[in-house]
Amino acid sequence: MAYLDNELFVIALTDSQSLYWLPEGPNGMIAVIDTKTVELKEKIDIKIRPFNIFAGKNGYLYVTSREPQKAYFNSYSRSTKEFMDSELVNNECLSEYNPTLDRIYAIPIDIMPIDYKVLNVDNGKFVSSYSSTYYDSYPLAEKFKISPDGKYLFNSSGVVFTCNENVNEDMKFAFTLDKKFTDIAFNMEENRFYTAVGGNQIYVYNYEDFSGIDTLSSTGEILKLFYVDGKLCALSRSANGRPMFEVIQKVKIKYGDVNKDGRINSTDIMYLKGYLLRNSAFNLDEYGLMAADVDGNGSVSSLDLTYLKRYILRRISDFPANKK
Ligand SMILES: [Ca+2]
Ligand SMILES: [Ca+2]
Repeated sequence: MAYLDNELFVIALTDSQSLYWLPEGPNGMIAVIDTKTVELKEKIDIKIRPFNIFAGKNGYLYVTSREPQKAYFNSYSRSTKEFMDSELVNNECLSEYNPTLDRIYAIPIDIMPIDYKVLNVDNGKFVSSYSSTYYDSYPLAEKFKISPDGKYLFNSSGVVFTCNENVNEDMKFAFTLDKKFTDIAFNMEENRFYTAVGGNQIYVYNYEDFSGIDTLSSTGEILKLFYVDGKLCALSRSANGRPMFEVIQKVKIKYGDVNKDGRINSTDIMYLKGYLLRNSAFNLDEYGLMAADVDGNGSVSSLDLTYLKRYILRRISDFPANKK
């Protein structure tokens, strides 16, 4: 799927029975959907089995196919619906379009990925291509994303490369993140990016120097991560397997408010005591457990109860967890 100027481009197969590529097609199409009315506006027939689509500069669409041991890259004009050009790569590939450099980066997925294929485009024409240098020293995974400013390519193995107009400066090693990721989202306004690192964990990084800033968590297991309208969102899967759409927010813990009613009082002592005595009526949820750890040592114990009692008796004015 690709988006440009209120149009959504969706690729589809038109001859689903055929398992193999037929040179005489057409066996695929681009459905142009008006995002305002959510109606099908037009169809563009394409003679490849579509796998990926990108909306490039000046209204040109680039579609890739995935066949055994090869990938076709075709281009079409959005306005005239005409076929423009085609390029063949002798590997099945996953690709991404770099909007700043008007270039497609592709990684082979039918062999151990060791390099990127780079295809320069210009108004729908494939003008030049080259392979990046051998990345023997860096682990590469199939999935990758290009930052919205087109400056970096983030491989899901955690290795980050530069993207540069100049071939000799292109695909240079830039950084290795502390953990591999399953998806990545960018917040360019605040110079941050977020990686889903497995399960419900999200790492927050500074985009300027790639330093780690924070960790966040979602409720479900993350399938996809997005940053839209100033919010970090995730498409995730709940414990019972249902898909969910979540807005990820940093939960501000009010230490001592074990029952989450906004106040810190004797009721919280009752809840914490009940929990420590394993009374099933006082089962604490995830938030309750975090709020009960008032000394901030990572676990809930009788020591936390002592702190909570002293706080309520005004012997202490703050919890150690708030000072961390
Ligand atoms: Ca409370
Ligand atoms: Ca504790």
